[in-house]
Amino acid sequence: PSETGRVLSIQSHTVQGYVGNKAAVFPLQLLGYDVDPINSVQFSNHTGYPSFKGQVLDGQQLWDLIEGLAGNDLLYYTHLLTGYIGSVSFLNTVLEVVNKLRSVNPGLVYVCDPVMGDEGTFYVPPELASVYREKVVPVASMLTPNQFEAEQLTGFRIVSEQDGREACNILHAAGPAKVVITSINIDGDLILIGSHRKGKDQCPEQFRIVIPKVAAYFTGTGDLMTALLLGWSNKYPDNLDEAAELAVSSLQAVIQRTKNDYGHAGFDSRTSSLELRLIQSQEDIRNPKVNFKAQRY
Ligand code: ATP
Ligand code: PLP
Ligand code: PXL
Repeated sequence: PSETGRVLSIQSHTVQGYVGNKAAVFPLQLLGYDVDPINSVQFSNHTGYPSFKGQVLDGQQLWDLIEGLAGNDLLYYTHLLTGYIGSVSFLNTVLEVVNKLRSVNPGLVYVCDPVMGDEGTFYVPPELASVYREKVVPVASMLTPNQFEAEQLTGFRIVSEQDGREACNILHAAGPAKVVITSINIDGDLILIGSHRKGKDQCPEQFRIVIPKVAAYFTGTGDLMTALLLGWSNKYPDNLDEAAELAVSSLQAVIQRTKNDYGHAGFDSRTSSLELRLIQSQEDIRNPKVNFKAQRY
């Protein structure tokens, strides 16, 4: 494994619970990365609860922070990580951040989770889709859409693994060398599809990982997944399949612990959301046991 890096992570902060930066920063630190979080919002808790309160950072405020760092020559990053973004203006400023960081480090890796929605519905303004498609995908190094997001970005309906692989090909052609569709729902299982195009004229290397669905609903798993994929794919830059095995295995260990802990507390998952047992899972993050194997196509 090669050395780690410095990550600028622009994501949500919640006071209580683990989504956005709260789900990404600690795992990346455990994997040895320096992580500088910019909190795109500060909310009391994630928006799946009955209510929430807090503040939203706007594009100008994001840019102020970048200028502050620039003023002290503090803009050298190896990685930029972004997740949930709530407005077109904030996303446009993120694009300016990408340019600025690449002017300092042309080798900057931009890992983008194009969070838009799930199961056929948007939880961001739908206008974001065209901005992601036309402006963000072309500058991303690694993209981690779910099934719905991959459909939005490609305009291609995904109902089979073959469709998922084809969607990855379309996304490679638009920019990113690495694409992981974090889950496609097929017959009650979740199938992850990974795709690494190692050269412009090469066919991508593609693989699948089968993930049995756990009967519970979690929030923040997508954010944790993307952070783990960044962490491991940087350590294994030529083996996306191995990186994905490690990321999936960690994530599933966190999910199992979360489900078990809440089960013992007699918790009703229909009325409250399960917060990830992230802190309790640190050994599974630092040193995952690979229980989920990738299969090459
Ligand atoms: P985003 O919108 O952030 O792109 P996503 O839809 O990919 O996120 P999730 O649906 O939370 O995010 O899934 C991320 C990963 O979490 C999946 O790859 C899957 O492995 C895992 N996961 C989530 N929920 C479950 C579950 N109930 N059982 C098993 N695995 C799950
Ligand atoms: N629901 C809402 C309202 C969200 O804003 C988000 C995230 O970005 C999610 C669900 C998805 O959370 P995750 O896929 O990380 O579990
Ligand atoms: O990706 C999860 C997420 C991120 N940020 C905020 C959220 C959620 C999920 O609910 O509410 C603010």
